[in-house]
Amino acid sequence: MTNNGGAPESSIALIRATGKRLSNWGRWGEDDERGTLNYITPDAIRHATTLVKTGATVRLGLNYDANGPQIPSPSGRFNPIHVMTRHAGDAELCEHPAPMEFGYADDIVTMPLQCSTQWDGLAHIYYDKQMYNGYSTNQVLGGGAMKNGIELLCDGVVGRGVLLDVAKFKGMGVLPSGYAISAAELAACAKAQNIDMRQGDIVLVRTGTMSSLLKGDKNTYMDPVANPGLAFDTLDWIYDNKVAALACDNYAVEVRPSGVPGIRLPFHHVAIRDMGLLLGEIFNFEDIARACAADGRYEFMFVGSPLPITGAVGSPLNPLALR
Ligand code: UVW
Repeated sequence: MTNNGGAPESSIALIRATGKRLSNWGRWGEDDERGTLNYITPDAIRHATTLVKTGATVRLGLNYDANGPQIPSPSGRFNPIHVMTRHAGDAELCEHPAPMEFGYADDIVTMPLQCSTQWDGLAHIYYDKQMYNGYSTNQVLGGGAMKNGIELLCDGVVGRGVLLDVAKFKGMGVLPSGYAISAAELAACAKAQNIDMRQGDIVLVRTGTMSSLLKGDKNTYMDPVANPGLAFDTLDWIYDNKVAALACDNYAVEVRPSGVPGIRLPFHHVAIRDMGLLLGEIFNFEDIARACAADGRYEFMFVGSPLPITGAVGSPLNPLALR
């Protein structure tokens, strides 16, 4: 018997029915582990290269350091800890200094892979004992993900990026806490920005809430009960438009509260587990939003592959827009 954890039957039924309706299991074969990245064809990548007009590059992620977004929370996530294992002081202590005072520095970083700008991989979310493409949750154990590992996606997250600057479209600068972006707003925003959606797009949605983090207000940015983001029913729009990957400038892509009583991450359930959609979180769209507004071009080449960490369920990255 499934443990509903206190969630109403209607919420559980909604997740299961939506997941079934929008499922991509089997679409790319019974053994597929790449999900919607399969929508990115060589033609789609060739087209993306034609969008590089000026050669300008714009960063879409944060630095990884102790000033990251994490605050104490039950998630157990913390900001990166960077430690030098070798530095100039060690060279000075060396009994036999090298010619020309040659030296080297080495370092280590310890960080949850989900603590800052990240891709959520296809082994990150499961329910009813299955993850994307029907693989059993027994395939994600202490040794890491034996199916749907993030390393399998490392050559695939390149293509046309489109910024849907919903905050600007709504004339708000920053969407209010708890604002649920609807599918109609995504479509209207794309239209207003002269974007015709194409199969294989990497869609970037700006809520503007990153500005609070950049000002140092982590509590607002990481608020687990009131955060702007995508409404659950935008999943149909994402599915219908054959989106390859989706990233947001908030901390969980989806709106908080979730709009589905009793379920904390309903969008994650269906997007990752049923659709096989890579979700990007804690991206920084402030610079790209200014660049796009300046010349009216909201499409560009996106380059942002995860790190090939074998068996990982997510990954930090340094995403770029090439314009
Ligand atoms: C969870 O909180 C489970 O995941 P994410 O970081 O994807 O929001």
